[in-house]
Amino acid sequence: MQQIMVVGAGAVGGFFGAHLAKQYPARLSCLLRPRTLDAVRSRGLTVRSATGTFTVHPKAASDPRDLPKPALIILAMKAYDLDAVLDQLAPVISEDTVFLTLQNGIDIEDRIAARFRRESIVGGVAYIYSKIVEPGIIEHYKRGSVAVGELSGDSSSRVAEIADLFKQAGIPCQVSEDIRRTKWEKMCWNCVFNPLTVVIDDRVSAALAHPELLEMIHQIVEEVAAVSARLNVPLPADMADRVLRWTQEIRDIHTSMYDDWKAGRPTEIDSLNGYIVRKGRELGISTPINLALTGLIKAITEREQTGSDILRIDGAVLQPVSLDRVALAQLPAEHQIPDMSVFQSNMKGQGIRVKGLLEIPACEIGADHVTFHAFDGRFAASLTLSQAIEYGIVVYQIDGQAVPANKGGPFRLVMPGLGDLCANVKGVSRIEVRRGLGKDTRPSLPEA
Ligand SMILES: Nc1nc2c(c(=O)[nH]1)N[C@H]1C(S)=C(S)[C@@H](COP(=O)(O)O)O[C@H]1N2
Ligand SMILES: [Mo]
Repeated sequence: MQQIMVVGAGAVGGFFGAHLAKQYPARLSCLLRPRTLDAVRSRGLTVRSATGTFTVHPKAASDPRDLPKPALIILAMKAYDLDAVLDQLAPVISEDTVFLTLQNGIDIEDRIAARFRRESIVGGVAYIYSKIVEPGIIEHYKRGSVAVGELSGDSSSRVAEIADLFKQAGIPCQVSEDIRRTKWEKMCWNCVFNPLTVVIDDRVSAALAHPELLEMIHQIVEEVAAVSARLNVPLPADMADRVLRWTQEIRDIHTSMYDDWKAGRPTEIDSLNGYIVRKGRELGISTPINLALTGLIKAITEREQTGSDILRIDGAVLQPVSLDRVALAQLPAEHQIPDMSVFQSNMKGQGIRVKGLLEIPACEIGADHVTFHAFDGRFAASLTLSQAIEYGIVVYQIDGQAVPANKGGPFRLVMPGLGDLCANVKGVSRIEVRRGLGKDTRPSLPEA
C-alpha cells in the first residue's frame, strides 16, 4: 500500500495523520475541508502533546483527484460527513482501494459497503483523547492507539501491513480478531459518556459520582448490548463493569460530543444512541434510556439553531425562540392564514400572523418596535410593534412545501394593507424585538 490518504484532520485524523506523515512523508496525503486546507497549507499540521510537539507539511487538497491515487484511505472525519466524503472519493476508488474506518458508529462499514465493495473495508477503532485547538493544530492529551481487523474476523496480510504502518510510525496498533465486537465495546463507552458529559456539563468522573447515574450507566449498556446481541455480536455479561473500569484512567476527560457541543459543531448522537434507538425499533428491542438521551442531547445541543430555514425571535425578549416550518404550522389556528389569496388574488401560500409569533416570547416591558432581518443580512425593515402586529404576516409554506427562495422564501414577511411593498422582507430569518427603531435598509421609510 504505497499511497495513504487520510480524510479529515480533526482530533482523530489530525493526530494519526500527522504521525503517519512524519514517518512516511512521500506516501501520505490529506483530504481536507477548505478551511482546514488553508491552515495546513500555510502553517502545516501540528500536534502538541505532553511528550513533544511537531509539525508536518503533508500533501493536502480538498479534491481527492488533486492527490496521489490512494491504495489505503483512512477515514477519520465525523460519522455525519461520511456520505459527502464517499461521493467525493468515488472518482479515485478502484478495485483494490482499501478503506480503514476510524470513526465512531456501528453502521459506517455498512454504509460504505452500500457504495463500494464490502471486501474493500478494514474495520478500525481509535482510542484517543485530543482536541482541535484551531484548524491544523491538534492538542493530544491521552492515549493514541488503534485496533484494526477484518470484518470477517479472518487474519489477512493487509491487516498485518496496516498494523505495521501504524507501529512503524510510533502508534500502538492492535490487530483485533473480532473488530466488530471491538467496535461495539467502544460503542458502549461512547453511548454512556458522550451524552452524559453533555447532560451534566462536566467531566466523565462527575458521571461516576452518584449511584443513580451508575445504575443508569448499567441500563444504557444493557440496551446497547441487547441490540448488539441481536446483530450477532454478543458482548460479555459484565460489559457495563468493563466500561466503568476503562473509565478510571480517563476520569478527568470530557468527550468528543462534549467538545463538539461546546465548539458549536453538530454531535454524533444519531450514530451513537440514536442508532441504538433506530436499530432497537427495527428489532423490537425497547431502548428507553437511549431514547431519552438522544432527545435530551438534541434539545441541548441544537437549541441555538439558526439558518435560513429557522425563524428566530430575539432582542428585547426574556428568552429568544426559534421556529422551523413545522413549528409554525402548529401555532394556534386563530393566527393562521391558510390561503394568502384572500388578500390579493396573486398571493399564494399559507401564512402566520406576526401577532401570533410575537405572543410566543415574553417581550420586555417598553418594547415598541420590531425589526425584520433578511437571512443574508443585506435587508432589514423596522416597524412599530403595533404596525407589525396589525399587518404583518409571515408566509411559510406553499402547498405544504417550503417557500422557494425565488418567491422570497423560506419565510417572507408581507404587509397586506400597510401599503408599503418595501416592508415585504424576503428570506426573513430573524425578528428582533426592540425598544426604539432598529436597523432599516429599505429604500424609503414607511409613511405611517
Ligand atoms: N431580502 C430582501 N427583501 C426585500 C428587498 C430586498 O432587497 N431584499 N427589497 C424590498 C423591496 S424595496 C421591494 S419593493 C420588494 C420587492 O419584492 P418582489 O421582488 O417580490 O417584487 O421586496 C422587498 N423585500
Ligand atoms: Mo420597494
